[in-house]
Amino acid sequence: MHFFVVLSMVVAMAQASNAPTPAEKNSCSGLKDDRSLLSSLLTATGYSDTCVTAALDLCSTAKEDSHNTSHMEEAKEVVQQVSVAVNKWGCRPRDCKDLLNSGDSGSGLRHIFPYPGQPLHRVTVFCDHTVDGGGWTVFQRRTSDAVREDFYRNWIEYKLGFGDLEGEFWMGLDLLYQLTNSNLQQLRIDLHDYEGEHRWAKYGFFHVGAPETKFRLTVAGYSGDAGDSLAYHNFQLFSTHDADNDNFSGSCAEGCKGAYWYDNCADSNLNGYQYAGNNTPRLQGIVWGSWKGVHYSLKATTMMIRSTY
Ligand SMILES: [Ca+2]
Repeated sequence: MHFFVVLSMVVAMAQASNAPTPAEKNSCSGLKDDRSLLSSLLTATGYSDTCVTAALDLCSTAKEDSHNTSHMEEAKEVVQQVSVAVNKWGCRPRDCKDLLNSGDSGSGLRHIFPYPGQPLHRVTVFCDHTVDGGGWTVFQRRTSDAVREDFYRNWIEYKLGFGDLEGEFWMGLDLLYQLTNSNLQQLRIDLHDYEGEHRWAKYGFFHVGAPETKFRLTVAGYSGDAGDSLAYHNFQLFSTHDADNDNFSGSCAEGCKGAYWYDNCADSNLNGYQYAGNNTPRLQGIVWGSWKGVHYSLKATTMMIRSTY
């Protein structure tokens, strides 16, 4: 359907233009002056900006013998070439790893298509290609920015996500489930303290269960230098202050001022309150127990996933 729409527009453009001069007789002659329009059409139908640009660049350099072709035939060939080029450049990336593989190594906001069978269902994520080979889709970030995001949120907010993708945010458990359920994923966690130190933890396997399982956590294959403070949380359900799915008689989310895969209750608490450094009430800060203990709240964190293949 996309290309029918595009084809119609290209035909309309061709019909509206004058007869091509010899200099215009290449496969993309109809696009030369209408590149921005075609680009807008393609991106509007769901293709990523980067891939459309790459495809049009490729198309603009292509040559063909079109001396005797009609506008309609020329338009068809243009659309076919754009189609091939667009698909060649992987314009339906499932995640940031696909984007990296297709040549987009720029970190920042990108569109991905994580829902199989729903080619128009795109979502915006933050890609990080600066760490450990790149290809990471970020799903949580805490910073020490002056204006802090409130992470003491309820179930619906943790399910749907909140915050600023370029600042502090939580992606949302629904999308995190979709991403980890459709492909094997690695997890990487980067931690920064107030003394300028940085540690990391990586897991070769990371999965978040379906909503019916209360987004149960499964992790395995730890490596890193921060210590493994997720092992304690393995196989636990997600809890928020209004949804107590933990194994404690009270509410861990309330007691730890956060939302997490609490057991009875925590060895890490990366969605905790943004206390600064030492003297944090036990487990209530942004905690990674195996590095800084349960009375230290970290300055910054990043949690991100990458497809294993
Ligand atoms: Ca409880």
